[in-house]
Amino acid sequence: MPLIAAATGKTPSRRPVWFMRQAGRSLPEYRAIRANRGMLESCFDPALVCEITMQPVRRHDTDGAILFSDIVVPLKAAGIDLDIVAGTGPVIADPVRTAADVAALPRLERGEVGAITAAIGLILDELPDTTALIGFAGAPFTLASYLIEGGPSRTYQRTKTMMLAEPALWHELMGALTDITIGFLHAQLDAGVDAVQLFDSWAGALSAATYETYVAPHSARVMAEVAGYGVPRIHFGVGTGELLAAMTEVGADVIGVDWRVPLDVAAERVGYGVAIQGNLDPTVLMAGHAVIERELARIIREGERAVDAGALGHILNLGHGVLPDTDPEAITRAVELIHTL
Ligand code: 1CP
Repeated sequence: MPLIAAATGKTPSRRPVWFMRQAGRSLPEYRAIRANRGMLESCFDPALVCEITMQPVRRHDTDGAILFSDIVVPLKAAGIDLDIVAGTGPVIADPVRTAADVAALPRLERGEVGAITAAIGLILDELPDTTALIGFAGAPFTLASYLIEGGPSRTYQRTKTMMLAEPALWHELMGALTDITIGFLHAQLDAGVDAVQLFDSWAGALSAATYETYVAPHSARVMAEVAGYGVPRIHFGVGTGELLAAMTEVGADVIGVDWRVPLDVAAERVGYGVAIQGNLDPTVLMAGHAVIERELARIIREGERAVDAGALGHILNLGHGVLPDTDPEAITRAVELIHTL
């Protein structure tokens, strides 16, 4: 598998690429299959999860398949009342803000994610041997931000206030979410995923010092608990240029980089010794073939420079998710280009 080779310091047979949010609204076949089904309902339907996970692999020939799911799926499975609202994202019925709320958080039992592990079995039967299946979970901080805010946020006001004003409560909440994240990843790893990505999408809202104190110990526990499987652990967040070293130190084998930091600079910031993933700006895919070709050539050059200087490998990806308005043809051509350049 080229993706696993690049993640582990071996020479891949071709330059590996996948795209965050490659399964989703940019694909007409996704919109068609989701037309009459809610997002969460879809995430608990094994045949549908398999089909949606396979769609971008069939269409674009990516080297990675990302399990079709969502970071709030294990919270829902554990019994937290929430929904994923079209055009908004996760919405929590009763936000978690007090000591009583934190104490009442449920644990995740293995059987509650049986639909997801069943889906993984179906996907592994269909996926080409050379394509890596990537499982994932939300990191405790990013999950906490949804639970505390009640939904998406720009400022993370309540989240950061709890962290700073009530650190004991904060750590208790983070501990409970860490347990859920570990349980969700263990289930996926036991079902056979080839790599896992921990999405701390919104950690970039924090300073490095705040991240170290309030977040890193919990994410480190997640990474340590899944290390024994020997599969690559990818760690990613948006706007995390100042956190790359800390996010690597918690125990990542691959560090995800958004478009703000060149890959060779990112590799230097983390002190080499791990693989790097990224970092095309998703909007480049909308800017026409000449721009896509120029930007991919630059990223490949910077990736090669990073590897020459001591990074273990480079997995091509976007700096964040595919935007829904992206022309799928542009994605297919980008993959062709990445495989031939
Ligand atoms: O109806 C729909 O199609 C809803 C859109 C959608 C989709 C397709 C959501 C709602 N989630 C997903 C799938 C999803 N979510 C995947 C698998 C698909 C793939 O990558 O190909 C993954 C990996 C996620 C993970 C996820 N969910 C993250 C981490 C990745 C990231 O984007 O940083 C986050 C932050 C979420 C929360 C979420 N779920 C959905 C939305 C719109 C959001 C973001 C809301 C916000 O801005 O806070």
